[in-house]
Amino acid sequence: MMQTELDLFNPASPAEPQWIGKQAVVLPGFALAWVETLLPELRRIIAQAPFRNMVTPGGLNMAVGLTNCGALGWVSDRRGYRYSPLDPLSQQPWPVLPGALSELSALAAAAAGFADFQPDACLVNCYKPGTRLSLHQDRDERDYSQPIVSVSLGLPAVFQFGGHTRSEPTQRVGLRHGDVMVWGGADRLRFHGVLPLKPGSHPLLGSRRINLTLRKAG
Ligand code: MD3
Ligand code: FE
Repeated sequence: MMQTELDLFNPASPAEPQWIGKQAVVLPGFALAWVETLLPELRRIIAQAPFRNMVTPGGLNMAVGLTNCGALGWVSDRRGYRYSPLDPLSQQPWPVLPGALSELSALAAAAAGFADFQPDACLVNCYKPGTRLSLHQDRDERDYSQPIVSVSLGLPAVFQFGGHTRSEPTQRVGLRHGDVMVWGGADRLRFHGVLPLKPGSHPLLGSRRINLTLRKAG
């Protein structure tokens, strides 16, 4: 059997990087070797700062469950979006960013051409079947020259990425357990979203998808 065929049938086998923009790349399976280390850390984070449904400034409940780890965490409420050093639920600092997660993200960023990525914030998103994330831009970080690295865990999802205006056409890319995506430079402010999650069960994460996005926010 050819290598390409093997990759298609074996989800545990990392494949070639897939460039979806000039400075946007999917690294299939890049995080698979780290999952065993990451899952206990994820459990610790969620125990300390549980997923919650934040409210948008417009008063809508976000369907995606959110929490954070790191020195800064992204929060949303009626007053707006911002990065905060404290979890508004506990009024305590966010859980510590796992060393393995910052190492993994620096390696992935380097593979995409971004040297010396040092994240200070990790937004953790939890999707249940039916949950989607509508098209948006990530604009709350201080320095747009810094990339964003995302790690997908659990159920697969279809990621949607568009242009620099909401009305531009979008492309779709499948994201599976262990895939890592890096966005920076010219692609950093593209509109993007996630289509409604299909029902299913993942052997390690159950009926959900968890996505970690590592950022240099401050
Ligand atoms: C492209 N999360 O947390 S990760 C988000 O799968 C977010 O949960 C999605 O969009 C998720 O803000 C997508 C990939 C990603 C993250 C940030 C980006 C793509 C990006 C920022 C700019 C452009
Ligand atoms: Fe985003």
